[in-house]
Amino acid sequence: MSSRPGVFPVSDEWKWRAWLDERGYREAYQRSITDPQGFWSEQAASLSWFTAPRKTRDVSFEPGEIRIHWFEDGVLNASVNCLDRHLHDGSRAAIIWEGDDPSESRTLSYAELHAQVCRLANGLRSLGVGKGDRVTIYLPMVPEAAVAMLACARIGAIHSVVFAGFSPESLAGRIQDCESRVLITADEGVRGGRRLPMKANVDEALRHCPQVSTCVVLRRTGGEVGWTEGRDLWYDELVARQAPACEPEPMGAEDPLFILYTSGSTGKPKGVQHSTGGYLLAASLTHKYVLDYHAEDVFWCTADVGWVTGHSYIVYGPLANGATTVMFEGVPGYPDSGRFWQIIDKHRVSIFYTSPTAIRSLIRDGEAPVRRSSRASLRLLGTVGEPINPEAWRWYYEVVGERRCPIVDTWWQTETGAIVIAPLPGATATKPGSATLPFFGVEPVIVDEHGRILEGACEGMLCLRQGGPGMLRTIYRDPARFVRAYFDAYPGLYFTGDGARRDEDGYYWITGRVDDVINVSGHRLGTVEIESALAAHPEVVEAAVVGYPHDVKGQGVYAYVTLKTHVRPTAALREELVRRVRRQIGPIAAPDAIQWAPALPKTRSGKILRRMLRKIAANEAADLGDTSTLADSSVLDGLIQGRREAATVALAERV
Ligand code: 7RM
Repeated sequence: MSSRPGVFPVSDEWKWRAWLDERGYREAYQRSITDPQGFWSEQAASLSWFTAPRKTRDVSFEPGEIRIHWFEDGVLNASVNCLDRHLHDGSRAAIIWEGDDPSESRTLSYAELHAQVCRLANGLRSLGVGKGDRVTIYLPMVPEAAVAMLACARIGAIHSVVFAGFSPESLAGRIQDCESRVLITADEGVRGGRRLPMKANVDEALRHCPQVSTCVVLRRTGGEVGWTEGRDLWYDELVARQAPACEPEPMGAEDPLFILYTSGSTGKPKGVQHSTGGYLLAASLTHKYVLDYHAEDVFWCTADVGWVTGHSYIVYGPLANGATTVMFEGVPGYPDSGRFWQIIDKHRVSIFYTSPTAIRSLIRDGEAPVRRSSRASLRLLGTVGEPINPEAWRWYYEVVGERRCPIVDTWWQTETGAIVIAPLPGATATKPGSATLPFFGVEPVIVDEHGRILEGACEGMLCLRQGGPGMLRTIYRDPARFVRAYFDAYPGLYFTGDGARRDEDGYYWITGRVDDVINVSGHRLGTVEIESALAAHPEVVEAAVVGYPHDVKGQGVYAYVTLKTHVRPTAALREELVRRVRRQIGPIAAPDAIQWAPALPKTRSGKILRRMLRKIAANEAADLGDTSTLADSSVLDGLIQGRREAATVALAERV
C-alpha cells in the first residue's frame, strides 16, 4: 500500500520506535479475535488487581440477553491503578496544569496527586459518601477535577462529571437523574480571559435538586459567590482536616466507575454507565498502543474533562500508565492563536491529541503562529471527535507536524469508553480522513438499511459485533432504554448511530451520524433537545433542528422555526431564541442559523422529514430525493426560497 497516492506509509523509524509494527498489530489483532480469552487474560495483567480475574470476556448481544461483562471475578481499584502503583517514583510529574493565563501553571507529582486524592476521598467519606453513591462534579479545567474523579474512584463512589459549559437546567437534570446528594464545583471558571459563573449556575440548578445535601466549592478565582449555610462547604476547609492516606475500596471489575450523560435521539440525555475493570483496561491499552505512550513522553489531550475524551485521555488512560498528562484550562485562541504551540514548547509535549474543530479554527489564522514555535518535542499527533476533512489533516501533518509526526485519527464514542477504530502509528499506513482499522478485540460490521451485513468494500450503517472491554454496560437505571437505543435496530449487533464506508483495504471512513444527533465542534448534541428548547417559547409553534456544514465547527446548528400566525419574525426574536437555547442547554447548543419556516415538510402521519431539511440547510436542494411521502410538497419551495434569503448564518457569535 506504501507507494499509492493518498496513502501515508509508516516510516522506517516508526516501525521500530512504536510498540507494534504492521505484523505485530496483525498478529495481536488476529489473536484478540480468535483467542479472546487468552489474549484478554494476558492484557488484564497490565492492571494491578487485588484479586486477579480468572474470567475474561462474557458478552452476548442476543435479543433479551444483552450482557457485557469483563473480568467479572476480578477485584481492583481505579485510583490505585492511577496513583499508588506509580509511587515508587513519586516525584514524577502526573499532571502539568496550564492555566488560561499563560503566566499560570502548576505541576503535581504522583505523590502530591495521591495525597490530594486521599484527602478528598476521606473528606467525601466524612460526608457519608460510600460505595455506589453518585457524586456530581461540575468543575472547570483545574487539577481538582481529576482529583475529584479519582477521589470518587478511591471510595467506590460513581462520579458524574457535567461539562462546565452546560446550563443550570441541564446540570439540574443530570443531578436529578442520578440522584446525587453531593456536588463538587468551583466559585468560578476561567476561559479565554473571561470568568464563568459556576457557583451561580449551581445555585440556580440546586433550587430544583432538594436531595443535594452538600455542595463542595473549590476556590478558583476567589470571586464573590452566594452561600447556603449548612449545604455549602469550601473544598479547602473540607480537605484541610483530612489525612493524606486513604484505604481504597475494593471494587468488582463490573462495579460502575462513572456515569457520563450524552445526547441521544430523544430529548433526555442518557446516563452512559462504565465499569471499573474493563473501562480502565481499554483506556490504558489504547493510550499505550494508539497514542504510542512511552515512559519519556509528555502527553497532552486538549479535550475537556467534562467529555468522555477527557475522562479517558486526560485522566484514566494516561494516569493508569504512569504518564505525565497536560491539562489546559484555556482555549486555542487565547491570548493568541499560537497558544497551543507555545504550550507544546513550554512543557515539551511529545504526543498531542486534539479535535478537527480546534485544527480548523487555527488554520484560519495561517501558518505564522505555528512557525513561531519549535515543536521539536512533538512526535505523534492525534484527532478525535468528528471526521477530519483531508485539508485539515494535511495542514496538521505538514504545518504542525512538519511531516515528521504520524497522525492517528481515532474513532470512538462515549459509549465505547475508549478508542475502537484507529491506526497504530508504527503499524498502519494512514489515509487522510479514514480512522483506518479496528483496535484489538473490536469487530466492526457495516449493515444496509435492512440490517443485512455487507462484506468487502461497502457503505452503510456502522455496527459493532464486538466492542472491547471499554463498552458501556447500561444506561443508568434505564436498562430498557439501553437495549432500545443500541441493540433493537440490528439484532445481535451494537448500533453506533454512525454511517461508514469500508474501502478495498478494509479501512473505515466514518461519514457522520445517521440519527438525530449532531456533532458541533466535536460536541455531541441531540437535535430534539434543541427543538424542545425552541418550542418552549410562547411565540413558537414548532421547530426542527438539523446539522449543516460549518467551516470551523464541522457541523453547525440550523433551526427551522414556525411562529404563531400573528407573530412578526424579527431579529430581536431570533436573538431571544438563541439566548433561550443557551440558557436551557448551554452555549454549545446555540443555533448558528434560524430560518423562519411558515410550515415544515411532514409525512401524512405528521413526521418531520429531516432528511429534506438537512439538504435544504446544506444548499443541496437540487437533490431532495423522493418527495412523494410529503403531505404537502409546496412547503419545500418556500423553504428553499427562505434558505437563499436566510441572512441568518453566524449569528451565534454575536449574541
Ligand atoms: C470520543 C467522542 C461520538 C461521535 C461518533 C462520531 C463522532 C468521534 C470520530 C468521529 C469521525 C472520528 N465521543 N466521531 N470520533 N467521527 N471520525 N475520528 O467524540 O460520544 O462525544 O461522540 O463523534 O459521530 O458517533 S462522543
